[in-house]
Amino acid sequence: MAKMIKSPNIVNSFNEWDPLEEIIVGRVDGAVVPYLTREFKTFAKPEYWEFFKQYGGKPYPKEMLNKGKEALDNLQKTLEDEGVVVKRPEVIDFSKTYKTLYFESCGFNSGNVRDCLMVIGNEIIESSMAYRCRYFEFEAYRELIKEYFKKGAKWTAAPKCSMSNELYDQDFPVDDPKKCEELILSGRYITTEFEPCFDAADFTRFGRDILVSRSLVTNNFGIEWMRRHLGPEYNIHVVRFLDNSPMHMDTTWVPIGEGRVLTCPDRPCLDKHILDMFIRSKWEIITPPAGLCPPEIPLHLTSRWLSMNILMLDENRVVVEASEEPTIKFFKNLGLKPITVDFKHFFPFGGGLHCSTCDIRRKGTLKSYFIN
Ligand code: DAV
Repeated sequence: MAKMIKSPNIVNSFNEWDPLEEIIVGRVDGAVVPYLTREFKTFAKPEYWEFFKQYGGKPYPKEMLNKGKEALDNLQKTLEDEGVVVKRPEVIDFSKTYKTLYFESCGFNSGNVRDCLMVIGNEIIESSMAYRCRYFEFEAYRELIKEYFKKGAKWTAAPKCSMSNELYDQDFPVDDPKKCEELILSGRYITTEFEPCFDAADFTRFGRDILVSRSLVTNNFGIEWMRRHLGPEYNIHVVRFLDNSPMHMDTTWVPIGEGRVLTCPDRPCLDKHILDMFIRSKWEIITPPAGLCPPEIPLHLTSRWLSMNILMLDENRVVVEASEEPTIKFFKNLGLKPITVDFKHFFPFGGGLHCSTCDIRRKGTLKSYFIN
């Protein structure tokens, strides 16, 4: 093995707001439109199902792809201009069909790093993703992770899902979006408890306290895996929001520094004990303005609340999409410095500024921010 220069702090991040030093920014090179499988139907917006039927298994239309790439390159440049080291994943050809013991699929993209990887302290954890089109997404990050490991980071891959039929509720009414929403609100999801599954973006890090939600892709089994894996140093709080399509916490409950969290007005927190924990610990719970998202951008997979899917460079600088003027003004009024980036053309690939990144190193240590 190559000579290892170990620095345990090459990977170091405990929350969403300590000063950012190094980050991974995703890629859409090689991106493929997923097939509209049963589980993907509960994620893709019904008004765009036709798009997935037309392009499923094929590369994204060239113009969309080029604009998506440009958006990610814009983000890289903006972050580098702010003094952050940016790493990018390998290019993967997601159009290749793969076959496991249980299913056959093609891939998706490696744009949404935040779903696939989680950094807790000096450990990189690969998620146990729940969609068949995302089975091999981790491959895009392996070269980077090997390098971080050689430099001293811890590296864990959560138990990989079989993604056999048992992981998906075969009676879930995927063709009836209204019924799906009702079931979800009653606590039933397309993913079962057959095996642990989770996307890293369903977890939000507040130092020793980590919030997590049951979502379309994170089940209770996956949450329990994480709780035992991290052990007694961390408190994992399961939190519920009023959300008929829960998919990641980073457009719902978003910390912007010690003592301040954004709450999405369309998806209020339903757990009084969690709200009490924030209030008792003197956190301000702030409602941001609605996202605009220019109408020409097709939001295949997400809501307009990507406006609050922001990236904190520290407690003062916040990276925001350049067209989201109300949000930019809102941050200025809070005394923050918005760093704007033309990023909207990445939105169709499933995420915003937070989704498309994974912080590798922030200057800071493990702390408690709550009176539990
Ligand atoms: O608001 O539709 C998008 C978050 C994806 N990481 C939403 C959730």
